Amino acid sequence: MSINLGTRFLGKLIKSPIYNASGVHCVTFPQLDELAMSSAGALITKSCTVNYRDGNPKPRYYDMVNEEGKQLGSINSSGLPNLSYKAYQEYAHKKRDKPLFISVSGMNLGENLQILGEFNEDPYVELVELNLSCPNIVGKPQTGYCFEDMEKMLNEVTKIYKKPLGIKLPPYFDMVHFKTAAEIFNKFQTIRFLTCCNSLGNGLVIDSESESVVIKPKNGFGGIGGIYIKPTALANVHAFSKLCPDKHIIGCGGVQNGKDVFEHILCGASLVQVGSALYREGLSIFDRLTEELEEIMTIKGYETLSDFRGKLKYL
Ligand code: OXC
Repeated sequence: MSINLGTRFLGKLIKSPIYNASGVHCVTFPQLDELAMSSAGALITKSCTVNYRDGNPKPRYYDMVNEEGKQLGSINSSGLPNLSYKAYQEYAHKKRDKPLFISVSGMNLGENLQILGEFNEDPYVELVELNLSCPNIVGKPQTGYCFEDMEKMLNEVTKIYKKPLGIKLPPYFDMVHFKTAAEIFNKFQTIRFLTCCNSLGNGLVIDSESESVVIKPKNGFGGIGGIYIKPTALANVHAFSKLCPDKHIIGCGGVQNGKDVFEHILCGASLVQVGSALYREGLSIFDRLTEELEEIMTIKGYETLSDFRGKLKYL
C-alpha cells in the first residue's frame, strides 16, 4: 500500500498537510529557511505589521508541562514581534520548493489596506492569511469577535486585494456565532480559506508556589494553546467546514501527535498547523507527525487524505 499525503490547495500541490502555525519559528529569515528545509509541507511567516515590532516585554511565553514532562499547553503574549511586511515580501522573492503563506495583522484597517494593496501588485506573494484574532495587543479588541467590524474590514480589504485570501479566526463557542460568522465569510468569493483557530484569548496561568503569574505582559493574561484548545479547535474546523463548503479550512490547535493531525483532517481540515508542540519539540516534530499520521492511515487502510477528510461520523 502506498500512502500519498499530498493535497491540492488553491491550484498548488502541497506534499504534506502539516506545517507551522504563524508565530512559531517564523519571525527571522534563518527560522523561515529552516522551516523551508524541514519536512513541513508549507511555511507561514509571523503576522506582519507595517512597521518592525519588538513585541511585548519578556517573559511572554510559558509552557505548561506535567510531572512526566509532557506538554499540556502554553500561554503567550508575544504582541506581534515581526520584521515588517516589507521584509516578508522580500522573503517571498526567495526561491523555495514549498508554498509560503504570509500572515498579515495590520494594527488597523489602514495598515491592512496598505499591506494588502502592495501585496496585490506583487506576483511573488501568493498566499495571505489575514489574522483577525490576535488577543495580545493592549487596548485592541480581536476583530473576529465583532461581526460588524469584521464585515467592514473584509469589505474594504477585498476591494483592493483580488487574490485568494485566508482569514485566521478566533475560536468561537456558540452555534449562532458559527452561523453568523460563516454567513459573512460566504459573502466574499475571494476568501478561499479559514484558519481555525487562534489561541484561546486572555487565559491566566499562575504558579501557586511563587504565587505569581508566569508571563509579564497584561499582568499575566495571554493566549492559551496546546492540548487545552484541541476540542475547541476541532469544533471550529468542523463547524466551518460544514457552513462554508466552498472554502478550505486549515486546522490549528492542540496538535501534538499524528492522531491529532488525523482528527483535524477527519473534521474537515485541508491542512493542519502546529504551534505549541513545535515550539517545544523543534523542527524534527514534522518527521514524527508525518510518520505517525502515515502509521494511522496504514492501519486504517487509507491511501490518501481525501479517503477520510471531513468524513466524521455522527451517532
Ligand atoms: N495569537 C496571535 O495572533 N499573535 C500572537 N499570539 C497569539 O496567540 C502574538 O503575537 O501575540
